[in-house]
Amino acid sequence: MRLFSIKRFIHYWMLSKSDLEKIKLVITPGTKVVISTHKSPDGDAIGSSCALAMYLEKKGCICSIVVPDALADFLYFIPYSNKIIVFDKMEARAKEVLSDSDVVFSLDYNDLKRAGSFGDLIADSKSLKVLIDHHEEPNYEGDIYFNDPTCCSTAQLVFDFIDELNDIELVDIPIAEAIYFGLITDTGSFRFPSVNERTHEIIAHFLKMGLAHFKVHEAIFDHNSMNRLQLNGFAVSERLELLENGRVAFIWLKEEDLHRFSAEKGDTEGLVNKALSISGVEMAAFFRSAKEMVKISFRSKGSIFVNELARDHFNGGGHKYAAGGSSEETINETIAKFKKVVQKYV
Ligand SMILES: [Mn+2]
Repeated sequence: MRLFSIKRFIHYWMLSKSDLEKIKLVITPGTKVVISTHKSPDGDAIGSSCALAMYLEKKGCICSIVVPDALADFLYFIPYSNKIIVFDKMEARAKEVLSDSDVVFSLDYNDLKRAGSFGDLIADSKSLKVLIDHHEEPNYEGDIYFNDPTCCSTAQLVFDFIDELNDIELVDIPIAEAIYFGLITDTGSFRFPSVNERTHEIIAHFLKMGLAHFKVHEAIFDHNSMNRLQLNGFAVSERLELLENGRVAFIWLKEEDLHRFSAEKGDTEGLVNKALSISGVEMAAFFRSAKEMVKISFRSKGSIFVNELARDHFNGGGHKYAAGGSSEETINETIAKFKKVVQKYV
C-alpha cells in the first residue's frame, strides 16, 4: 500500500530510481546504521530520528542514534529515545558505532557543523551518507539526498521516505507517535504555512491506526514546573517590548532572571511564540543570556523572512518563519543592534 492519494506537485526531492535502488540494497538485515541529528535537539530532530530507527530495525538493520548534546526531558516521551547515545557523555561509544557503521543518516540538519564534533567524525567516515532534511541552502556532501525545504518537518519526510520504500505497513503506533511528536513541534501545532494536505493526510492515517494523539500533546505541552510557569509570566509582564508600531515584538531574559526562577533547559521554549501571538505582530524575537553569549530565536508569520535577518546580522539561519542566531555582545548591545537592523526588514 502507498499513502499517495494526494498528488504531489513538488517532485524534485523524490528519490530517483537509482537512489531508491541504492537505498533498497543497503536497508537489509544486518546493515549497521548510525542516525545523527543536530545540537540542542528538538522534537522534530528526536521524533524523526527515533521513527527512522524503529522502522530500520523492523527491516533488520542494527541502529544507533547519536545526538551531540543532552535532550530536554520532555523528549524522552518519544519511543526509542532512551536508547539514544549522547555524544557529550558517551563519546567512546559514539565513535565505536560510527566506525562500525555501513550507513550514516543525517536528520534535520544539512551542514555537519550543526552536529558539532560528531559532525567532523561523520565527514571523515567512509559510510554511505544519506541526508533527510527540510532546511534551506544545504551544505552537505552525501551520497543520497532526500531533502525538501518546503516540507514542514523532517518527521514528515521520514514518513515519506518509508512511503517511497513502499513500507507503510511497517508504521506502527510507536513510529506514528514519534512522527506525530515531530510534526506538532515543528509546525507550532499545525499552524505554520508549511503545513499542507499531506501533513493532515499522514495524521488521518495515524488516527485510523489508533494513535492516541492527545497523549502526545500532553507530553509536549503539559509538563510545566512552577518555576517555568513563573519565569514565563515574568518574561511576559516585565521583559516584553513592541517595536515598529506593534509589528515587531521581543522578549529578553538576563542571566539573573534565569537564576531567579532556577531555569532549566527548555524552560524558555515557546516564549518567542507568546510574543508572536500579540494581535498585529508579524515578527518576534527572544533573547536569552547564556554564559559568554546571547542566544536568539526569531519567528515570523508575515512577509519578514527571519532566516535572512538571522544569517545577515546574528550568525544564524533557519527557515523563513523560524530561525535562530547568537551574538557575542552583551544582551543590551544585542537588543540595540536588533532594534536598528529590524527596520530594514519591516
Ligand atoms: Mn525540523
